[in-house]
Amino acid sequence: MEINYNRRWTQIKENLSGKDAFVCSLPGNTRYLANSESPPGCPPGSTMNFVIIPAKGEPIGITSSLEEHRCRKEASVDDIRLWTNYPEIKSHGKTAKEVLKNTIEEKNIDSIYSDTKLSLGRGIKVKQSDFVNEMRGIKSPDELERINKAIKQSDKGQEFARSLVESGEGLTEREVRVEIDYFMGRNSVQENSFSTIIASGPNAAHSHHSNTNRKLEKGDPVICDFGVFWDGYCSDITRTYFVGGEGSDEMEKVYQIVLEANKKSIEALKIGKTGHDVDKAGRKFISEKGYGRNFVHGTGHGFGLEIHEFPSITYKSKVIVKNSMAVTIEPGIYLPGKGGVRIEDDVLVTQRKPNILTKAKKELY
Ligand SMILES: [Mn+2]
Repeated sequence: MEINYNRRWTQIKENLSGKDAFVCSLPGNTRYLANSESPPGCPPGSTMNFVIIPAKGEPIGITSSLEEHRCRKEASVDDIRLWTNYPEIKSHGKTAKEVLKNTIEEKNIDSIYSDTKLSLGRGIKVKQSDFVNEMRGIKSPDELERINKAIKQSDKGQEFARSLVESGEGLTEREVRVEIDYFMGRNSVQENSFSTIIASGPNAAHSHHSNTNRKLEKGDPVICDFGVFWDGYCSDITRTYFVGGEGSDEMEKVYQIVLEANKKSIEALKIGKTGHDVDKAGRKFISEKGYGRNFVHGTGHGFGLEIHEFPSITYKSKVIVKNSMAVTIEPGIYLPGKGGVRIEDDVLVTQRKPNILTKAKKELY
């Protein structure tokens, strides 16, 4: 399914409330509006410095001479303007900002929305707006098709990770990481959506561990957290396995608590609830079991073109859950010196019950 950029531009134009244009410069947003099909090698970056969606007329992209040919081939906008320092190259200015200013003047634009703080000098009114970030929170069928493909690949990666870890006594975290990455690479994923996290034994007590040469020992909990890009869109999944297939009684108990919290937050992910409600559903359960202080992060986040995007599902989150939001639900319990467990799913909000997109097995046995 082709991505319908026109729909995106129209939605922005219809929400300009009298402004002359929307100017985006955040990489996720410029990809969303101008070239999300393109990224091989660059996510979550963007080849565009600015994308302008004017109230009237066609959208305009601003890029450097370095990216010109790729942009002309891949971008969804036709009007591409260049900046460069090289006098031999025909351009609209020496810097991206200069080209932006020139274009705004040419188009008689004097009031804009911008996704970042931007000062364009006197005479141009700039109001910062999260409209595009928030719009990206609601996934359309063309995006879900890509997200589902990414998830399928990381699900296969988890299946592989499970058998590797369970029989992986003596392997280092780094060896486990490269084996998983290689496996997914062989399945032609575009690239990882972040560096694969393998956290074993006491290292699993660190919620964002970076892989070491520690060797897996029998009974270790091993947190495996990774994701991939497919056609520009991400997946993000965490499972925790036990080396040898069994953990200590305490860790297995913790596992069941985290699994139950994961299910409770997923259940709470319903239209009209707040991010806080969703976080609280799992957190309350973990607290009741006595591990409240060991759940040290938020419950989840949106994902799509970027691995972390709107909305955030945390204790403080006031975001209202809407239909077709895609978010992670990833409670965890971390016991310093001992280990930890995190179980993360990618979940889609629907009119009925939440749709768990990640299918990798999460029951212990
Ligand atoms: Mn995540």
